[in-house]
Parts: sequence; C-alpha cells; structure tokens
Amino acid sequence: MMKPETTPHIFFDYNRKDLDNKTLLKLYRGMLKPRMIEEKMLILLRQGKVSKWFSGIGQEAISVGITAVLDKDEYILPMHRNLAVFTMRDIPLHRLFSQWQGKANGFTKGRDRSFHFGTQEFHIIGMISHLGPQFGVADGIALANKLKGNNKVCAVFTGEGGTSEGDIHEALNVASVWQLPVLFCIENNGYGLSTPTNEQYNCENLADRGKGYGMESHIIEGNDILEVYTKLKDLVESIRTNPRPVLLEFKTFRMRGHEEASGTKYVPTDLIDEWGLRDPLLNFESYLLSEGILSDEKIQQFKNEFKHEIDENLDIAFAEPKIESTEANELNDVYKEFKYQEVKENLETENIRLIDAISHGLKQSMERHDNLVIMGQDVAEYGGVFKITEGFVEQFGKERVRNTPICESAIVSAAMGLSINGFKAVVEMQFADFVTSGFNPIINYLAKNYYRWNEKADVVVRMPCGAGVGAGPFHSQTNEAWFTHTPGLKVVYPAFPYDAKGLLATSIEDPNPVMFFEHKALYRSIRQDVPTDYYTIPLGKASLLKEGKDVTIITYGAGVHWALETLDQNQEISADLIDLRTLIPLDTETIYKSVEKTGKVIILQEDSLFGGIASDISALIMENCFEHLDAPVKRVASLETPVPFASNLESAYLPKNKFKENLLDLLSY
Ligand SMILES: Cc1ncc(C[n+]2csc(CCOP(=O)(O)OP(=O)(O)O)c2C)c(N)n1
Repeated sequence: MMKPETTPHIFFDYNRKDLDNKTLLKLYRGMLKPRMIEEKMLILLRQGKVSKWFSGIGQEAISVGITAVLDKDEYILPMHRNLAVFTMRDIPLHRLFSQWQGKANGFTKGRDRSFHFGTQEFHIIGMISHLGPQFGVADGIALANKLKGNNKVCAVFTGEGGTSEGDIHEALNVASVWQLPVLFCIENNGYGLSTPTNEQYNCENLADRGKGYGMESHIIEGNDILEVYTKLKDLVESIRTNPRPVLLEFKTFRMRGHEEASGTKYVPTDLIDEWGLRDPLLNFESYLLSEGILSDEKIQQFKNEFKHEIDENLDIAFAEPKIESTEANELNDVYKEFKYQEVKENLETENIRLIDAISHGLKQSMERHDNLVIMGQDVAEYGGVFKITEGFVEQFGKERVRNTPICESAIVSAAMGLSINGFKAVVEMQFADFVTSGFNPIINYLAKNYYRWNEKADVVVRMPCGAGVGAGPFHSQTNEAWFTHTPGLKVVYPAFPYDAKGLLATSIEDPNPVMFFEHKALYRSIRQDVPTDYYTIPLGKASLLKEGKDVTIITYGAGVHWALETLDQNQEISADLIDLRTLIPLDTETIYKSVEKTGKVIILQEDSLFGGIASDISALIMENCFEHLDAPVKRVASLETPVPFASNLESAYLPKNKFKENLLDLLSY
C-alpha cells in the first residue's frame, strides 16, 4: 500500500499487523543479503570476473516474501531475477558463485549458466531460457502434491513479458480446470528485455486475466515487503486447506538493464527516479529504524556479517579450479542410468492387434506403477480417439487418467513437473502431428534436463503416427527424425504387437524421456500371439526377422511390413531383414554384423528422405563397414512433399511401391 507523502523517507504505509520483531528483521536481512551479493557481482562484472548478470535489485521483496511464507519442502520455480529465493533457502553461497562461474561445485557441472538449474535438496526448480514452460512444470508439481494429498503449495515466477507466451496461458487454464495449488507470480517490472508493458499487452492489469481463467487473482504492491508477506501468508494458509490456483500480479520495477551489458537507455530517467523512492530495502530499513526495531549499529553488524560471508564464499569459488571433463563423462550424463530388469513373459498368449497390445501393456503398467499418470486429450471416459485407454477410468480413476484441455505444451511441461515430484507420466499425443504444439518442452526441458542438472524426466510421449490411412498432411506424419536428432530423448518405434507391449513397459520403467511411436495403419491390421501378462523388452535391440546372405534390409514401423510383403512375393531374394524397433539407442551392432555378412544394404524409411534416420544409418555404415560393402548403401523413402490426402496421391508419396524396384537394382549391382 502506498503512503501519501507525509513521511518523506518512507514511501510505504507499512502495516506490520501482528508480526513480531524477529519476523520483521528476518525479512529485512532476507532483502539485504541478495542486495549485497548483487552489488558485489556488479563490481566483479566490471572486473571481468563474472560474465553476465541479470539484476533483481529493487524486486527483492517479492522473492523474500514468497520464500518466507513457504515451507522449505514446498517447491519454488524462480526466474532470472529471484536471487533471494536461493539465498532465503540458505544455499551455501560458494555453490551459487561456482554455478555462475561454470565450476564443478555449482549445480550443473558447468553445463548451464546463471539461474538455469534446479536442486531437489532445496526444492528449487530453476528456469529454462524459454521462460513460459515454468508455469506448466509448476502445474505438474502441484498435481503431484494434490495426488499425494500433502496440502503443499508451489510457487512459480514469471516476468510480465513472459506472460505473452502461449505456455503461460495454457498452464493457467490447466491449473484452473484442475484446481491445482499453485501461486502464479507475475513480477510486473515495467519492461521485457526492452519492451514496455504497453507494447506487451493491452489490458490494464495482468491480474484481470484471472477472471478469464476462472481463477482468483490479486494485485500486490511488490516493493512493500509487509504487504507481500502478510497477503501471501494468508493466501498460502488458505490454499493449503482449500487447494486452488491463484494469480498474483506484483507491481514493481526493473531498476537496471535486462542484463548488465544491455543498459537502460530506453527507460525514462524520471521512472527510475520515481521507483528509486520505492526501493523495498531502503524503505523498510527506514521504517525499522523509525520503529526502533533496527539501529545503525545493527545495520552495520548485519552488513559486516554478510560481507564476510560473501567474501569468504567468493574466495572458495575463485580458488576452485576450472571445470574439467572428458567426452565420455559428458556423454554419460545425457541419459540417467537405467538398469534394465527383464520381466520374463508368461506362456499363455492371446492373439491380439497392435492397438490391443499397447492398451494391455499400458494398463499393466498402470497396475504395476501406482505413481503413473496418463494425460491426453479425450483419454478419460472416451478412451482416447483410438480407444487405447478405454475402460481405464473405471479401473484407475480420473485422477490418474486425465483428460486435458487442448494444450500440448503445458501438458508436456506438467509431465516434467510430475516427474520432478515423484510421479511417472505417459502423455498421449492425439496424433503425432500435434507434437509440434508441445515441441518446446520436449526439446528444451525433457531432453536437456538430466544433462543440465541431473534431474530425470520420467515421461513417455505416445505418438500415433504414420500415413496410409488417407488422413492428409496433418494426421499422417511420421516425425521421428525431429527427435532422433535431439540428445537426451529415446525413440522407440515398434512394428508388432509383441514388441509394442514389451517395449512400452520398458519405456515406462525407464526414467528417461521416451518418444514412443505407434503406427496408426498397423493398429488394427497387425495381429500376433502376445503373452497375456506384463513383460519387458530391452530398448536398443533390433530384431532380425529374416536371415539371408545377399542383402541387408534395415527398416522400422510400417516399412517392416512392406519389406516382409516384398520378400514374401519374391522368395528368391535371400535377405537379412532388420526391424530396428528402437531408433535411439540404435542397435549398430546388429546392423554392422549383418552388413559385414551381406555386403549390400538398403534402408527403408516411411518419412521423406532428407535428414531422416536412414541417412545417418547410411553414413554410419559407410564409416564403419566400408571394406565390407559391395555396393553403395541405398536409401528408400517417401517423396519430399507433405503427406497428401487422396489415396492414389498418398500411395505415390509412400515408398512402398518403389522399394521392390530399388531392392532389385541393388541386388543386380
Ligand atoms: C521464448 C523466448 N523468447 C525470447 C527470449 C529472450 N528473452 C529473455 S528474457 C526476455 C524478456 C523477459 O521479460 P519479462 O518476462 O518481463 O522478465 P524480466 O526480464 O523483465 O524480469 C526476453 C525477450 C527467451 N528467453 N525466450
């Protein structure tokens, strides 16, 4: 709350309510420490000892107030101006300093910068550069809290610029529909990187948007520490007993540049002066002095204490050597170690379709892992558009089989949050094509998280894919190459019911993110005898479906069935037929062994040619088996066009028909 100009040195009309002096001093010290760290960082920056700095000077009251009201085991998801969140959780300063210098005692082994890290120890989940996904991750963490029934609250931050991102809208909507206990905190500090609020949004207050989401919202004077603290304290207590999301807009101001190098030339100086009068630390200091709670000696004592702590910890960080690593070490941290446990199949089988195998496998995984949650559009009562989850709600309940709004990005982010807070998630893309709308968190969050700060992303994304069903450009793509290119993801692509069931079980067991491709044209056309109980198949092992001597055929998905058909109709061809089953990790051993035997290779892929996995397999063979080759490696793939709708155009697009011709060409080389 602002005070009329009666007391010139104190801008705010502070109301301490029933807060004791100890609490007031804790809040003061909470703001003083990050301010002093920042001032030191600005000096180090000028000396070239720190490479980049995002300043939160002038915004400390928000981080301090929120962190002070939450319990230490309640998750906070800060952004780049929330140093006080880290200091309030008592992270040893030398670890923060090491993090900023890219050293081993930081939180990312030198792999990510500044505040881009999380730490389970301190229940802080740091940002990724893309800003928006944080809100969805908070949804997932809060959903896990709700499912555990632990009455915990989770707080997540964004700047007002970030609120323009679709991820933010999606996550707010999901939180409201699911009534998730999250404090969504917008720090409205006047500017994005350089963009003022009137070029960022066109409503009076961002808190007004709460109404549109069906969500309680409040505007809070972000520089008045007592207003922040007391309002948040009441809210958090109320959310703990009545779980719900709340949208908070904190009015504040960014006193320095976006980062130090970018300056503040575009900010009118009178604005900086005006907000300087509202400095949260100096105002509160004056107030405490005027109330006799603080004295000049006490201030000096606190400052000496913090200066000593900062200097001592800086010495530790500076003394730490530069980080060293090896290629093997770096590669070793792309995936979390997963000790595959074989679950043997039972003898009883049932003759079922690919779609049934996936459904049965998924159901048995739900029975096995009571922390597994399925999320997707129309997956609950309706059973999903392909009916894979039909009957699941009756067996597992709506909490674990969740219909989602149409918002792939927020749901993938929420899956990440579930994983952080102890759950496993399977996300069903209604069609693999729609993964484009959830691309950002898959590529930037799920895939990179383990490498960045060794936190797993225990998520499987199910991808009903592929052409041959007359579904046109937006319901037919087989887009595995977008993911095989991204380190950190595993990519599984079965062609048979037996494989699909066992590989899905393993994918769900595996704590790493798995993109699980399911070919729609095979769903109902391919049957097999499949063991009735739960069993696993290891990822990264191809299967040799046929053995021959003249040529190696490498393929996966629908291609396997096209190759089988071709070989069936041309019994004279003696071929090794390799069904890859898993694209990442790729079973190069089986590939090389076969190529060394046959000397000729044809790779068949349903996706269009350029940049597909066939090209990489071809390159690997050239590099590793060149001496054994009797002919150039041949790749056969779809036309370089989008997938057309009309059936004759679609057949002409797909490589099925030209496969035989290419195979015969190769054999006669
Ligand atoms: C998706 C994405 N687009 C652009 C950027 C570049 N960028 C980083 S921070 C920023 C401004 C953020 O403004 P705001 O959310 O208001 O936070 P503030 O920095 O003001 O605290 C921009 C444009 C980014 N990191 N991610």
